Amino acid sequence: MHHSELAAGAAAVLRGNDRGRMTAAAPRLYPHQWSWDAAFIAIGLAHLCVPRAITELTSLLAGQWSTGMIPHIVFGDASGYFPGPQRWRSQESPYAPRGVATSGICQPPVHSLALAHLVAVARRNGQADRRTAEDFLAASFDSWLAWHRWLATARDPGRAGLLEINHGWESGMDNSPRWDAPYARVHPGAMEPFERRDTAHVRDPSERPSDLDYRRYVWLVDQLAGVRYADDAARGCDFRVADVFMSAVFAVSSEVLAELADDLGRDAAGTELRQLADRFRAGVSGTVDDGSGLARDRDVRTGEWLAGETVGGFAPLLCGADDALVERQRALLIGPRWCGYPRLRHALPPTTSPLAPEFHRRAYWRGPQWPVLTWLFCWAASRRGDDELAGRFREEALHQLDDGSFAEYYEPFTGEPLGSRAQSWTAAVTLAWLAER
Ligand code: 9WN
Repeated sequence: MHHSELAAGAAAVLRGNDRGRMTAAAPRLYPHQWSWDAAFIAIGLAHLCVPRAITELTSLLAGQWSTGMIPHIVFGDASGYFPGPQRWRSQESPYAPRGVATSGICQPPVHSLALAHLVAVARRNGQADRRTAEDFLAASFDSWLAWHRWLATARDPGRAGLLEINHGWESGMDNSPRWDAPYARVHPGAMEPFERRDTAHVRDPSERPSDLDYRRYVWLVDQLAGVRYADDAARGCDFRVADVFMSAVFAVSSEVLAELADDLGRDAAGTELRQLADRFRAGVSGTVDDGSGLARDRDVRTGEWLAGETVGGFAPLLCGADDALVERQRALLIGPRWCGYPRLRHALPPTTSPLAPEFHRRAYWRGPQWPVLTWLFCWAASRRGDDELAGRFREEALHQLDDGSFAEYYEPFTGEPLGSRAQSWTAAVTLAWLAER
C-alpha cells in the first residue's frame, strides 16, 4: 500500500473512533477512553489536528482523581464493555472526580511523551498551534506533576524505584506470562455473577484471556472497589507486583516531563522529576538477572522474582541504563531468541520469546507483536541516538501495518491481524511513523 493511502487509512480510523471529546480505544471491543491509549492517540492526532490532540488529553485529565491518579478508563456513553461503571463503583470513592465515571486503577504513565510530542509538532507548525500547545502545557503541567507524585509515593512506598501494581490491567499487558505466578495465587471466592463482553468482539476466543483469568480480574476489581480504592488498603489486595516495565516508562516519562518543566521555567519541579527518573532508572537496572540479561518483576506479596522471557525484560532499553547493559539488551533484542527468530514474519519484538515455554502465537500478550510496543522501543532507540535500530523497527513495522487493518496485535509467524481491527493506538503510531520519514 502506498504510504499516502496508509496515512489516509490511519486518519480514517481515528476519525471513525472519535466520540467528540474522546477517542474510543477500539470501535466495539473498547468503546471508552483508556489512559495509555489516549496518550498514543494524542501522538497520532497531533499530526492531524493539534487542538483535537489537546482535547483528548483534556478529557483524560477530567477523569483524574484528587490523589493525582489518572484512571485507566474514562467512561463515555457507550454500553457493551465489561466491567463498566456499575462494577467499578468509582463514585463510592472519596477520591474520584464527581460526574465522570472512571475505573479505579491506572496504566503505564506514557503521557509526558504525548505532551512533548504534541508540543514539538505544534512548534514546527508555528502560529496558532504553537500558542495553543504551549498554553495547554502551562495550564496542565501541575496535573501531570500530581500524577507523577502520586505514582512515586502511593506506588513506591519503600522508595525502591519500582512501581507496584494492584491488578494486571495496570501493566497494560493483561495476560502476559509475567503475571502467571502472582495470578495463580489469586483464588476467587463467591462473587456477583458477570458476563464477559470481550469475547463477542473477536473472531477466535483463544486470542483473549481465559475465563479463569477473567474471574481473577473481576475478583480484584471487586476487592479494590470494596476498599473504595484507598491506596493503603489496596496494598492488601490479592495481587501486588512491582512492575519493571511500568517503572521504566515512569523513569523516562519523568525525564521528559522534567524537560517540559525546564521550558516553563519550573526549576524545582524539573529537579524533582529528574530525581525520580534517576531513582526509577536505578530501580529498573537493579532487577536485571545476570544470567538472562533481562529485567524482572517481583511479587511483593511473596518477595519472589518473576523471571521469564517476556518483552517486559527489556525495560532498561526503554529508560536507559549503563552502556554495557544497553549494549547487551540491544544485542539480545535483535538476536535469535527475539526479533531475529527465523520464523518471524517481521523482525519486531514479540511479547514473549518464541523459544519460551509460555509463548503462544495468537494469545494476546503471550506472543503476538503489538505495534504500539514497537513504537515505544523505536522512540527509546532514537532518544538514545540509535537511529539505525529506530529506522529498522519503523520500516519493518510499516510493512506489518501495510495490510491496512490497524489491528490491535499481529500473529508473529504469519503476520495475520488479530484482536480488534481499527484499533486507535495502532492507527496513531502509524501516523507518527509516517510523519518521521
Ligand atoms: C483492560 C485498550 C486496552 C489496552 C490494554 C489492553 C486491553 C483491557 C481489556 O485494552 O486491556 O484494560 O479489556 O482487555 O491489554 O493495554 O490499554 O486498548
